[in-house]
Amino acid sequence: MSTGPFKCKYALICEGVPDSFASQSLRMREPDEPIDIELARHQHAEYIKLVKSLVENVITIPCDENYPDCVFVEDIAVILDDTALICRPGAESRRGEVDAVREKLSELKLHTIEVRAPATLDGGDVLFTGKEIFVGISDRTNMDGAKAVAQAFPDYQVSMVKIRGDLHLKSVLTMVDTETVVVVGNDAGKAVIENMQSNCNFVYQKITVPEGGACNCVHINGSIIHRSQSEVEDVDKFFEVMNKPTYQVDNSEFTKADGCLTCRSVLF
Ligand code: CIR
Repeated sequence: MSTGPFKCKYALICEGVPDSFASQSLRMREPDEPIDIELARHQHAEYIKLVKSLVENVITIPCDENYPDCVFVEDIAVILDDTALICRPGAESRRGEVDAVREKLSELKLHTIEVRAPATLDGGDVLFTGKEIFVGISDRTNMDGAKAVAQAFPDYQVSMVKIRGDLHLKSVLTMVDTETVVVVGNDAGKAVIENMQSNCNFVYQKITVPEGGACNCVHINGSIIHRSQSEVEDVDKFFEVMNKPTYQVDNSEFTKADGCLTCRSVLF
């Protein structure tokens, strides 16, 4: 069906942002400013509009007040080729999010596999490079979760990368095409990329960005979506070398709850 974000026919997105997101979404630390829920809704609506212009089929799941973090669908399913791996999120408050995603995916002809206890897996910890898979071992994803990824996608080499101090692997780095990784230039980023490079089966080019916000971008059918210039200074200059269409998106309200750009969709 697809090879993930590099050539995708579908995007799975939460249709909106629940009121509960403002005060009950999980976060590693309280933000300096409270979440502005209307601004979050506006930012998400803009994101959906952009994704709709880049992907043939956008599938939405309902926005559910019982799940303050339900907008972060990336954590709930990993879909590659014709297989959907339904995650078991590391945070207990997010486990119920899988029902809506599972139900929606059942309408498509996918081979569906479930992550079972004691494994935990957040999709934000799964990086598909186009050639191999890396799984972040984090506070949310354990070794059994990584093994579940390896079992679900036997055609790809799966390597583990230890994550310290950040929520997910993709909080630190993402791919902007199958050859190029964008990584944050802080200590955490250096540790992760070194660890990753020592397990790589392929050689990747590296773009280093000074700020965490810029390293999480969405590669989508040959285009790159990255954080906006108004939120991350000079962000566009890092992507000039890629010579691909780029789009800027605001993410300030989701960043307050540790959410990145990739986390608001599953592309397949
Ligand atoms: C959480 O802590 O689970 C949410 N507040 C943020 C999840 C972000 N997910 C992602 O970047 N893949």
